[in-house]
Amino acid sequence: MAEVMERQKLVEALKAMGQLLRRHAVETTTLAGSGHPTTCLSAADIVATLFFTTLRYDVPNPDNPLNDRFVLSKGHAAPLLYAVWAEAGAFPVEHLKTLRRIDSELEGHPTPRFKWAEVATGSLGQGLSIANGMALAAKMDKLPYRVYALLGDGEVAEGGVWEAIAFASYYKLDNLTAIVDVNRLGQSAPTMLQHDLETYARRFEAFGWHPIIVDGHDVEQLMAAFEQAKTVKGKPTVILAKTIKGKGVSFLEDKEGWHGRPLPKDLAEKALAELALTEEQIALARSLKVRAPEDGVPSLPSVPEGWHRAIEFPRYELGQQVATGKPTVTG
Ligand SMILES: Cc1ncc(C[n+]2csc(CCOP(=O)(O)OP(=O)(O)O)c2C)c(N)n1
Ligand SMILES: [Mg+2]
Repeated sequence: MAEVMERQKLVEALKAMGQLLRRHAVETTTLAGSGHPTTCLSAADIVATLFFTTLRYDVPNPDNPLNDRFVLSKGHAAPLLYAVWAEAGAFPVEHLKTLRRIDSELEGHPTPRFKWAEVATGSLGQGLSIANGMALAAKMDKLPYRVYALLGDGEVAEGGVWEAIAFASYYKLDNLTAIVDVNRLGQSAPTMLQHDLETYARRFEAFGWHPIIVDGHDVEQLMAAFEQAKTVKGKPTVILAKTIKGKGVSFLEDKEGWHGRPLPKDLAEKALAELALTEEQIALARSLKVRAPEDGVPSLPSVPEGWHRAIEFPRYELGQQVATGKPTVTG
């Protein structure tokens, strides 16, 4: 009985967290006057559940090599990414208000200026390849971290995504979980497959993946899917989450014409009224914590702080001609 109660409380807390993240996404994009609120609204329950039930992460130490990795391949959901890290305790929630300001590291799309984003994303179609590299590195370094990548359904039309899908199964990356936010809509039109989840599943399966179809707004289904993904051996898992773009705000739900548009002030107020939370619900959401990785992994390499950002930028002279196949020129 106590266990059932605990479980119910967790489910309520996750639902409240999803709404809280939605509120942040609406508020901050309206304040910034730009951004993609509907993109954030569809993925809020996925991100809330992943972070607060599954992800293992030492929040104050993004450079801890034992941390699970999260790649926001649909980088235009950056306001959602910042919101969840703020609620995870990475930085004060108040700082979210600086979204897209010239002096803020909370850029319109994530870059490593934001300490909890290891790579820049937003050019769609690249995140899964990056996640592959991280998952393969974990195998080579014999580290136990897992890698999660969140993709948009429009994004999955990119050819490079299918190269990454083939690569991941070839290398048996069972430490990799991709989640596709199947919200039916892309930028200016419905996607080719819209809500045909079965066809997505068959395609991923044909490429050697383990597909799981869920209702992407049902936190219990999401929790079960993340659990199941951890038990799959020898192949990567994809969670195909059926969602609604603009979820939670009646006048945005499943509507075309709202991609990449912040709400004007009056509509933002209407939206926030629909996304209202009681003080108790907010407190319940904020009782959730991201769990740190397990200790006790033997002989970790010593890693200098900022190791993954210690890159040398290319230098080009004005008028110099450089082949596109040779991207790095260091004087
Ligand atoms: C390579 C590339 N092409 C085009 C864009 C412009 N763009 C930004 S969001 C978007 C639509 C993405 O749709 P989807 O993946 O379904 O994401 P959603 O917003 O629905 O979650 C496009 C085409 C981009 N960011 N990157
Ligand atoms: Mg979409």
